[in-house]
Amino acid sequence: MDYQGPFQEEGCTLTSFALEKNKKTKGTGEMSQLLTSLCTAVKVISYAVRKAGIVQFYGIADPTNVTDEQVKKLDVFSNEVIINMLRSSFATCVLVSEENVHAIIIEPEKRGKHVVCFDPLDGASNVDCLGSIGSIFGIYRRMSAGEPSQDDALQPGRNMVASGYALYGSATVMVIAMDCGVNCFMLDPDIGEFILVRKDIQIRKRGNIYSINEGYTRNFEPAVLEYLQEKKFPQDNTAPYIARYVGSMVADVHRTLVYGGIFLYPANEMSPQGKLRLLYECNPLAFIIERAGGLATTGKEPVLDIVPTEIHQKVPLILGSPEDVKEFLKIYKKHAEK
Ligand code: FDP
Repeated sequence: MDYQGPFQEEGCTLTSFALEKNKKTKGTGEMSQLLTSLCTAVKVISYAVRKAGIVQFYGIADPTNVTDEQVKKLDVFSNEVIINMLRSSFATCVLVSEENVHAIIIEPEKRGKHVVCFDPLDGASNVDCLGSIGSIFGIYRRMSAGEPSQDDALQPGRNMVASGYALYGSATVMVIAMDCGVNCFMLDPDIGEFILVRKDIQIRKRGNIYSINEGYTRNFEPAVLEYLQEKKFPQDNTAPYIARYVGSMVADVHRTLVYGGIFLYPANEMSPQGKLRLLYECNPLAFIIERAGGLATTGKEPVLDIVPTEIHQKVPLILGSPEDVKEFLKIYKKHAEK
């Protein structure tokens, strides 16, 4: 394999990319430390995911997590790895994890200025069948002075300084959004480095894929039903959209970013706020999609504008190519005005 290409460019690994950004923005280096620590955590989790079947790491761990979903052994492990790596990055002060009821406040001697909200292993239902799964994170600067607390994490998503996800699929990638845009790094297993493979990703203006769990059809709102009907039987006689749903948010959103289209986890009669968590699922992915030129909404407002009231709050989520989301919003608004 020829490495001439990528290694002749500056910022071609995730680590060198983070250092370059720090230099350009005249930063303190904390963000580079933080990203490097997350990158190490992702490598460890990626290794564990690939070994899990062999070392019998599949299955359910003892407790149930704060969301009452079954907690898999890999979830517990991933959570511990990310917490330990972030704690020892000296770049964080408050951590919010899907797996912990309360925020974790970092001890004073290890504190930095960042708040990180993360889902250590998203898509748990796909673990035992070798489906794609992921880790998601959103990074904020702490806004308050004094002793850090859980409230430091209750910031609108628009305040994020960076967000990203790792996808453990046929390859492991990390997609990271910052002010400079959205970049994708692929883990080269031979050298253990994340290599920059796609720069400044822009989502397509319109796609031809819709992604939703249609098993809930009978509980969907009329606006969602009308939108889906339009995708299957377009009134202008264009080709119908194709359906794809992995059931692992990182995988579904990554496909939407790469191919275009729309991903929906809307409210339904059974769960009026949907299922997905604002702080560590919706916001980080909405930030990436918006930075790539797409849109992310609850139907009523942009996801990134929501001021959170509690750390595990849920919101409906519709995101993707701008023209697809706008089309959904038009139908949604029409029904809201009825
Ligand atoms: P999972 O329950 O497998 O962890 O929020 C978690 C999540 O997966 C998302 O990754 C995924 O998009 C969604 O739930 C799938 O939920 P449904 O099974 O209700 O479609």
